[in-house]
Amino acid sequence: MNAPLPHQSPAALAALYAEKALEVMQALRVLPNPKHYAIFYAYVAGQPTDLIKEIDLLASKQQPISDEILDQLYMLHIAAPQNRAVHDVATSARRLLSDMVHTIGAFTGTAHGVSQELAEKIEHIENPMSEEAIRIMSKSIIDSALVMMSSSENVAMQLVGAQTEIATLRENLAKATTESERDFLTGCFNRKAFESRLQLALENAELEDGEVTLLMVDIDHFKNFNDSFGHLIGDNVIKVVAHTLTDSVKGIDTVARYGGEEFAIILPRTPIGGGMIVAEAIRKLISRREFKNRVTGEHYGIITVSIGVAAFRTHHHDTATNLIKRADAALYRSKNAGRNRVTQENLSE
Ligand code: GH3
Ligand code: MG
Ligand code: MG
Repeated sequence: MNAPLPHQSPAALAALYAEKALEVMQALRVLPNPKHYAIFYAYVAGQPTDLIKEIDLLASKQQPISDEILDQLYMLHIAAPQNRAVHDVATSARRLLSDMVHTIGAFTGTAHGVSQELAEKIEHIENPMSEEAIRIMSKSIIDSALVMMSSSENVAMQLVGAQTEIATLRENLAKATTESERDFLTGCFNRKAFESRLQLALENAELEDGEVTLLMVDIDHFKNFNDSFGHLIGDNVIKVVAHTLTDSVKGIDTVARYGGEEFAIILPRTPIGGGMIVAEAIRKLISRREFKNRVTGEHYGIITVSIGVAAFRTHHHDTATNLIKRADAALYRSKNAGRNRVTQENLSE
Protein backbone atom coordinates (compact mmCIF):
# COMPACT_ATOMS: atom_id res chain seq x y z
CA MET A 1 0.00 0.00 0.00
CA ASN A 2 1.24 3.46 -0.89
CA ALA A 3 0.54 6.16 1.67
CA PRO A 4 -1.86 8.92 0.50
CA LEU A 5 -0.08 11.96 -0.90
CA PRO A 6 -1.24 14.89 1.24
CA HIS A 7 0.31 17.63 -0.94
CA GLN A 8 -1.95 16.77 -3.92
CA SER A 9 -5.17 18.70 -4.51
CA PRO A 10 -8.32 16.72 -3.64
CA ALA A 11 -9.26 16.48 -7.31
CA ALA A 12 -5.81 15.21 -8.33
CA LEU A 13 -5.79 12.83 -5.40
CA ALA A 14 -9.19 11.44 -6.36
CA ALA A 15 -8.01 10.89 -9.95
CA LEU A 16 -4.84 9.23 -8.69
CA TYR A 17 -6.81 6.92 -6.38
CA ALA A 18 -9.22 6.05 -9.18
CA GLU A 19 -6.33 5.06 -11.45
CA LYS A 20 -4.56 3.12 -8.70
CA ALA A 21 -7.77 1.32 -7.71
CA LEU A 22 -8.14 0.06 -11.30
CA GLU A 23 -4.48 -1.01 -11.37
CA VAL A 24 -4.81 -3.00 -8.16
CA MET A 25 -8.06 -4.60 -9.37
CA GLN A 26 -6.38 -5.59 -12.60
CA ALA A 27 -3.37 -7.03 -10.75
CA LEU A 28 -5.67 -9.05 -8.48
CA ARG A 29 -7.91 -10.03 -11.42
CA VAL A 30 -10.96 -8.49 -9.80
CA LEU A 31 -13.90 -7.68 -12.10
CA PRO A 32 -14.17 -3.86 -12.29
CA ASN A 33 -17.84 -3.43 -11.30
CA PRO A 34 -18.98 -0.44 -9.16
CA LYS A 35 -19.02 -2.41 -5.86
CA HIS A 36 -15.53 -3.76 -6.39
CA TYR A 37 -14.38 -0.35 -7.52
CA ALA A 38 -15.66 1.18 -4.27
CA ILE A 39 -13.73 -1.43 -2.25
CA PHE A 40 -10.47 -0.83 -4.07
CA TYR A 41 -10.90 2.93 -4.13
CA ALA A 42 -11.13 2.78 -0.32
CA TYR A 43 -8.16 0.39 -0.29
CA VAL A 44 -5.83 2.70 -2.23
CA ALA A 45 -7.13 5.71 -0.29
CA GLY A 46 -5.88 3.92 2.85
CA GLN A 47 -9.21 3.71 4.73
CA PRO A 48 -10.46 1.83 6.70
CA THR A 49 -7.37 0.08 8.09
CA ASP A 50 -9.24 -3.19 8.70
CA LEU A 51 -10.16 -3.36 5.02
CA ILE A 52 -6.54 -2.73 4.02
CA LYS A 53 -5.35 -5.54 6.29
CA GLU A 54 -7.90 -7.99 4.93
CA ILE A 55 -7.13 -7.20 1.29
CA ASP A 56 -3.37 -7.38 1.89
CA LEU A 57 -3.86 -10.78 3.43
CA LEU A 58 -6.03 -12.00 0.55
CA ALA A 59 -3.59 -10.58 -2.01
CA SER A 60 -0.65 -12.31 -0.34
CA LYS A 61 -2.23 -15.67 -1.13
CA GLN A 62 -1.94 -14.98 -4.84
CA GLN A 63 -5.25 -16.64 -5.58
CA PRO A 64 -8.29 -15.00 -7.16
CA ILE A 65 -10.50 -13.27 -4.54
CA SER A 66 -14.02 -14.69 -4.79
CA ASP A 67 -17.09 -12.51 -5.39
CA GLU A 68 -18.53 -13.75 -2.06
CA ILE A 69 -15.53 -12.43 -0.15
CA LEU A 70 -15.68 -9.13 -2.05
CA ASP A 71 -19.40 -8.87 -1.23
CA GLN A 72 -18.61 -9.42 2.43
CA LEU A 73 -15.85 -6.81 2.37
CA TYR A 74 -18.27 -4.39 0.77
CA MET A 75 -20.97 -5.05 3.35
CA LEU A 76 -18.51 -4.79 6.24
CA HIS A 77 -16.39 -1.85 5.22
CA ILE A 78 -18.10 0.19 2.51
CA ALA A 79 -21.90 -0.04 2.84
CA ALA A 80 -23.16 2.58 5.29
CA PRO A 81 -24.59 1.12 8.49
CA GLN A 82 -27.85 2.47 9.89
CA ASN A 83 -26.04 4.75 12.25
CA ARG A 84 -27.05 8.21 13.32
CA ALA A 85 -23.61 9.77 12.82
CA VAL A 86 -23.35 8.17 9.40
CA HIS A 87 -26.81 9.40 8.58
CA ASP A 88 -25.97 12.97 9.60
CA VAL A 89 -22.85 13.10 7.48
CA ALA A 90 -24.69 11.53 4.56
CA THR A 91 -27.45 14.13 4.87
CA SER A 92 -24.92 16.97 4.69
CA ALA A 93 -23.43 15.30 1.63
CA ARG A 94 -26.84 15.15 -0.04
CA ARG A 95 -27.36 18.87 0.65
CA LEU A 96 -23.94 19.72 -0.71
CA LEU A 97 -24.52 17.70 -3.88
CA SER A 98 -27.80 19.55 -4.41
CA ASP A 99 -25.98 22.88 -3.98
CA MET A 100 -23.48 21.84 -6.62
CA VAL A 101 -26.30 21.06 -9.04
CA HIS A 102 -27.92 24.45 -8.37
CA THR A 103 -24.59 26.17 -9.03
CA ILE A 104 -24.51 24.53 -12.42
CA GLY A 105 -28.12 25.52 -13.07
CA ALA A 106 -27.48 29.12 -12.06
CA PHE A 107 -24.66 29.62 -14.51
CA THR A 108 -26.15 28.47 -17.73
CA GLY A 109 -29.56 28.03 -19.25
CA THR A 110 -28.41 25.05 -21.30
CA ALA A 111 -27.43 23.27 -18.10
CA HIS A 112 -30.92 23.49 -16.71
CA GLY A 113 -32.23 20.24 -18.16
CA VAL A 114 -29.15 18.35 -17.06
CA SER A 115 -29.13 19.82 -13.56
CA GLN A 116 -32.82 18.94 -13.22
CA GLU A 117 -31.95 15.37 -14.12
CA LEU A 118 -29.07 15.29 -11.60
CA ALA A 119 -31.27 16.79 -8.89
CA GLU A 120 -33.77 13.97 -9.46
CA LYS A 121 -31.00 11.41 -9.29
CA ILE A 122 -29.90 12.79 -5.92
CA GLU A 123 -33.48 12.57 -4.67
CA HIS A 124 -33.54 8.87 -5.49
CA ILE A 125 -30.26 7.79 -3.92
CA GLU A 126 -30.72 5.39 -1.00
CA ASN A 127 -30.91 6.71 2.55
CA PRO A 128 -28.52 7.06 4.31
CA MET A 129 -26.43 7.88 1.32
CA SER A 130 -23.38 5.63 1.12
CA GLU A 131 -19.87 6.90 0.64
CA GLU A 132 -19.90 5.17 -2.74
CA ALA A 133 -23.10 6.94 -3.80
CA ILE A 134 -21.61 10.29 -2.80
CA ARG A 135 -18.51 9.53 -4.81
CA ILE A 136 -20.39 8.46 -7.92
CA MET A 137 -22.82 11.38 -7.70
CA SER A 138 -20.13 14.01 -7.16
CA LYS A 139 -18.16 12.59 -10.06
CA SER A 140 -21.14 12.65 -12.39
CA ILE A 141 -21.98 16.23 -11.37
CA ILE A 142 -18.43 17.36 -11.97
CA ASP A 143 -18.27 15.54 -15.29
CA SER A 144 -21.47 17.24 -16.47
CA ALA A 145 -20.22 20.58 -15.22
CA LEU A 146 -16.96 20.23 -17.08
CA VAL A 147 -18.74 19.42 -20.33
CA MET A 148 -21.30 22.20 -20.01
CA MET A 149 -19.18 24.97 -18.62
CA SER A 150 -15.63 24.46 -19.66
CA SER A 151 -15.47 28.19 -20.42
CA SER A 152 -16.43 29.41 -16.98
CA GLU A 153 -13.46 29.52 -14.64
CA ASN A 154 -15.51 30.95 -11.86
CA VAL A 155 -17.76 27.93 -11.79
CA ALA A 156 -14.81 25.59 -12.04
CA MET A 157 -13.32 27.24 -8.94
CA GLN A 158 -16.56 26.80 -7.04
CA LEU A 159 -16.72 23.15 -8.00
CA VAL A 160 -13.18 22.52 -6.82
CA GLY A 161 -14.18 24.10 -3.50
CA ALA A 162 -17.23 21.87 -3.34
CA GLN A 163 -15.13 18.86 -4.13
CA THR A 164 -12.81 19.63 -1.23
CA GLU A 165 -15.85 19.77 1.00
CA ILE A 166 -17.05 16.45 -0.42
CA ALA A 167 -13.66 14.92 0.36
CA THR A 168 -13.98 16.09 3.99
CA LEU A 169 -17.50 14.70 4.19
CA ARG A 170 -16.33 11.35 2.86
CA GLU A 171 -13.60 11.33 5.50
CA ASN A 172 -16.18 12.09 8.20
CA LEU A 173 -18.40 9.36 6.82
CA ALA A 174 -15.53 6.87 6.97
CA LYS A 175 -14.83 7.94 10.57
CA ALA A 176 -18.48 7.68 11.57
CA THR A 177 -18.66 4.24 9.96
CA THR A 178 -15.67 3.08 12.04
CA GLU A 179 -17.19 4.57 15.19
CA SER A 180 -20.46 2.74 14.56
CA GLU A 181 -18.58 -0.55 14.99
CA ARG A 182 -17.08 0.35 18.36
CA ASP A 183 -18.25 -0.06 21.93
CA PHE A 184 -18.38 3.39 23.51
CA LEU A 185 -16.96 2.38 26.91
CA THR A 186 -14.02 0.18 25.92
CA GLY A 187 -13.31 1.13 22.30
CA CYS A 188 -13.28 -2.54 21.26
CA PHE A 189 -15.74 -3.89 18.67
CA ASN A 190 -19.43 -3.87 19.60
CA ARG A 191 -21.84 -6.78 19.41
CA LYS A 192 -23.07 -5.89 15.91
CA ALA A 193 -19.53 -5.68 14.50
CA PHE A 194 -18.71 -8.95 16.28
CA GLU A 195 -21.54 -10.71 14.50
CA SER A 196 -20.54 -9.57 11.02
CA ARG A 197 -16.84 -10.22 11.64
CA LEU A 198 -17.56 -13.71 12.96
CA GLN A 199 -19.68 -14.43 9.89
CA LEU A 200 -16.87 -13.25 7.62
CA ALA A 201 -14.26 -15.31 9.50
CA LEU A 202 -16.43 -18.45 9.25
CA GLU A 203 -17.06 -17.94 5.53
CA ASN A 204 -13.33 -17.50 4.93
CA ALA A 205 -12.65 -20.65 6.94
CA GLU A 206 -15.09 -22.62 4.76
CA LEU A 207 -13.43 -21.26 1.60
CA GLU A 208 -9.85 -21.85 2.61
CA ASP A 209 -10.45 -24.98 4.69
CA GLY A 210 -9.19 -23.02 7.68
CA GLU A 211 -9.87 -22.95 11.39
CA VAL A 212 -11.52 -20.38 13.65
CA THR A 213 -11.59 -20.49 17.43
CA LEU A 214 -14.00 -18.47 19.55
CA LEU A 215 -13.42 -17.43 23.18
CA MET A 216 -16.22 -16.21 25.46
CA VAL A 217 -14.78 -14.34 28.45
CA ASP A 218 -16.86 -13.30 31.48
CA ILE A 219 -15.69 -11.40 34.56
CA ASP A 220 -16.27 -13.42 37.75
CA HIS A 221 -18.59 -12.20 40.53
CA PHE A 222 -18.70 -8.76 39.00
CA LYS A 223 -21.96 -7.89 40.66
CA ASN A 224 -20.19 -8.21 44.03
CA PHE A 225 -17.40 -5.97 42.78
CA ASN A 226 -19.86 -3.26 41.78
CA ASP A 227 -21.70 -3.61 45.07
CA SER A 228 -18.43 -3.13 46.98
CA PHE A 229 -16.80 -0.34 44.98
CA GLY A 230 -19.49 1.23 42.82
CA HIS A 231 -20.38 1.21 39.15
CA LEU A 232 -17.84 3.84 38.09
CA ILE A 233 -14.89 1.84 39.42
CA GLY A 234 -16.56 -1.20 37.82
CA ASP A 235 -16.59 0.59 34.47
CA ASN A 236 -12.86 1.24 34.77
CA VAL A 237 -12.23 -2.42 35.48
CA ILE A 238 -14.20 -3.36 32.33
CA LYS A 239 -11.97 -0.96 30.35
CA VAL A 240 -8.76 -2.45 31.78
CA VAL A 241 -9.98 -5.99 31.03
CA ALA A 242 -10.83 -4.92 27.45
CA HIS A 243 -7.35 -3.47 26.95
CA THR A 244 -5.73 -6.58 28.39
CA LEU A 245 -7.68 -8.72 25.93
CA THR A 246 -6.82 -6.50 22.97
CA ASP A 247 -3.14 -6.51 23.93
CA SER A 248 -3.16 -10.31 24.18
CA VAL A 249 -4.23 -11.03 20.59
CA LYS A 250 -2.99 -10.38 17.05
CA GLY A 251 -4.16 -7.76 14.56
CA ILE A 252 -6.43 -10.12 12.59
CA ASP A 253 -8.22 -11.21 15.77
CA THR A 254 -11.41 -9.50 16.94
CA VAL A 255 -12.05 -8.51 20.55
CA ALA A 256 -15.66 -7.47 21.09
CA ARG A 257 -17.77 -6.48 24.08
CA TYR A 258 -20.51 -9.06 23.86
CA GLY A 259 -22.55 -7.86 26.85
CA GLY A 260 -22.05 -5.91 30.09
CA GLU A 261 -19.01 -7.70 31.57
CA GLU A 262 -18.67 -10.32 28.86
CA PHE A 263 -16.32 -10.33 25.88
CA ALA A 264 -16.01 -12.47 22.76
CA ILE A 265 -12.73 -13.04 20.92
CA ILE A 266 -12.54 -14.36 17.35
CA LEU A 267 -9.24 -16.02 16.46
CA PRO A 268 -9.16 -16.70 12.70
CA ARG A 269 -6.72 -19.32 11.39
CA THR A 270 -6.37 -20.75 14.90
CA PRO A 271 -7.06 -24.34 15.97
CA ILE A 272 -8.66 -25.03 19.34
CA GLY A 273 -5.31 -25.87 20.95
CA GLY A 274 -3.98 -22.43 20.01
CA GLY A 275 -7.19 -20.85 21.33
CA MET A 276 -6.76 -22.65 24.67
CA ILE A 277 -3.21 -21.27 24.98
CA VAL A 278 -4.38 -17.72 24.28
CA ALA A 279 -7.28 -18.14 26.75
CA GLU A 280 -5.03 -19.46 29.51
CA ALA A 281 -2.54 -16.61 28.96
CA ILE A 282 -5.39 -14.08 29.25
CA ARG A 283 -6.79 -15.71 32.38
CA LYS A 284 -3.36 -15.67 34.08
CA LEU A 285 -2.57 -12.12 33.05
CA ILE A 286 -5.82 -10.75 34.46
CA SER A 287 -5.71 -12.77 37.70
CA ARG A 288 -2.19 -11.54 38.47
CA ARG A 289 -3.09 -7.91 38.31
CA GLU A 290 -3.69 -5.97 41.50
CA PHE A 291 -6.41 -3.38 40.88
CA LYS A 292 -6.03 -0.15 42.79
CA ASN A 293 -6.94 3.52 42.54
CA ARG A 294 -3.94 5.41 41.16
CA VAL A 295 -4.99 8.62 42.88
CA THR A 296 -6.19 7.50 46.32
CA GLY A 297 -4.19 4.26 46.49
CA GLU A 298 -7.34 2.35 47.52
CA HIS A 299 -7.01 -1.39 46.81
CA TYR A 300 -9.78 -3.24 44.97
CA GLY A 301 -8.12 -6.64 45.07
CA ILE A 302 -7.91 -8.97 42.12
CA ILE A 303 -10.34 -9.67 39.32
CA THR A 304 -10.68 -13.05 37.64
CA VAL A 305 -12.35 -14.18 34.43
CA SER A 306 -13.85 -17.46 33.29
CA ILE A 307 -13.43 -18.49 29.67
CA GLY A 308 -15.15 -20.93 27.31
CA VAL A 309 -13.38 -22.02 24.13
CA ALA A 310 -14.92 -23.59 21.01
CA ALA A 311 -13.71 -24.14 17.44
CA PHE A 312 -15.69 -23.87 14.23
CA ARG A 313 -16.31 -27.19 12.50
CA THR A 314 -15.46 -26.41 8.91
CA HIS A 315 -17.50 -28.38 6.35
CA HIS A 316 -19.77 -29.83 9.07
CA HIS A 317 -22.75 -27.49 8.58
CA ASP A 318 -21.64 -25.64 11.69
CA THR A 319 -23.07 -22.14 12.21
CA ALA A 320 -22.11 -18.97 14.08
CA THR A 321 -25.05 -19.49 16.44
CA ASN A 322 -23.99 -23.05 17.30
CA LEU A 323 -20.37 -22.01 17.73
CA ILE A 324 -21.40 -19.25 20.16
CA LYS A 325 -23.66 -21.73 22.01
CA ARG A 326 -20.80 -24.22 22.45
CA ALA A 327 -18.37 -21.54 23.66
CA ASP A 328 -21.07 -20.27 26.05
CA ALA A 329 -21.71 -23.77 27.38
CA ALA A 330 -17.96 -24.19 27.98
CA LEU A 331 -17.91 -20.82 29.78
CA TYR A 332 -20.80 -21.99 31.95
CA ARG A 333 -18.80 -25.08 32.88
CA SER A 334 -15.81 -22.85 33.83
CA LYS A 335 -18.18 -20.97 36.17
CA ASN A 336 -19.61 -24.13 37.69
CA ALA A 337 -16.17 -25.64 38.23
CA GLY A 338 -15.24 -22.70 40.47
CA ARG A 339 -14.49 -19.78 38.07
CA ASN A 340 -11.06 -18.30 37.17
CA ARG A 341 -10.53 -21.09 34.64
CA VAL A 342 -10.58 -22.00 30.97
CA THR A 343 -12.76 -24.80 29.59
CA GLN A 344 -12.75 -26.33 26.15
CA GLU A 345 -16.04 -27.16 24.41
CA ASN A 346 -17.50 -30.55 24.87
CA LEU A 347 -18.10 -31.97 21.41
CA SER A 348 -21.35 -33.58 22.50
CA GLU A 349 -22.76 -30.14 23.34
P1 GH3 B 1 -20.56 -14.61 37.45
O1 GH3 B 1 -19.25 -14.96 38.04
O2 GH3 B 1 -21.53 -15.73 37.53
O3 GH3 B 1 -20.43 -14.08 36.06
O4 GH3 B 1 -21.14 -13.45 38.37
P2 GH3 B 1 -21.47 -11.98 37.97
O5 GH3 B 1 -21.85 -11.23 39.20
O6 GH3 B 1 -20.36 -11.39 37.18
O7 GH3 B 1 -22.66 -12.20 36.98
P3 GH3 B 1 -24.09 -11.60 36.84
O8 GH3 B 1 -24.52 -11.94 35.46
O9 GH3 B 1 -24.96 -12.03 37.99
O10 GH3 B 1 -23.92 -10.04 36.96
C1 GH3 B 1 -23.19 -9.32 36.05
C2 GH3 B 1 -22.93 -8.01 36.67
O11 GH3 B 1 -22.05 -7.22 35.86
C3 GH3 B 1 -24.18 -7.18 36.81
C4 GH3 B 1 -23.70 -5.78 36.73
O12 GH3 B 1 -23.60 -5.25 38.01
C5 GH3 B 1 -22.30 -5.87 36.14
N1 GH3 B 1 -22.20 -5.12 34.91
C6 GH3 B 1 -22.69 -5.43 33.70
N2 GH3 B 1 -22.43 -4.43 32.81
C7 GH3 B 1 -21.75 -3.47 33.48
C8 GH3 B 1 -21.19 -2.20 33.13
O13 GH3 B 1 -21.25 -1.74 31.98
N3 GH3 B 1 -20.54 -1.51 34.11
C9 GH3 B 1 -20.43 -1.99 35.37
N4 GH3 B 1 -19.78 -1.27 36.27
N5 GH3 B 1 -20.96 -3.18 35.74
C10 GH3 B 1 -21.60 -3.91 34.83
MG1 MG C 1 -19.89 -12.26 35.26
MG1 MG D 1 -22.09 -12.13 32.45
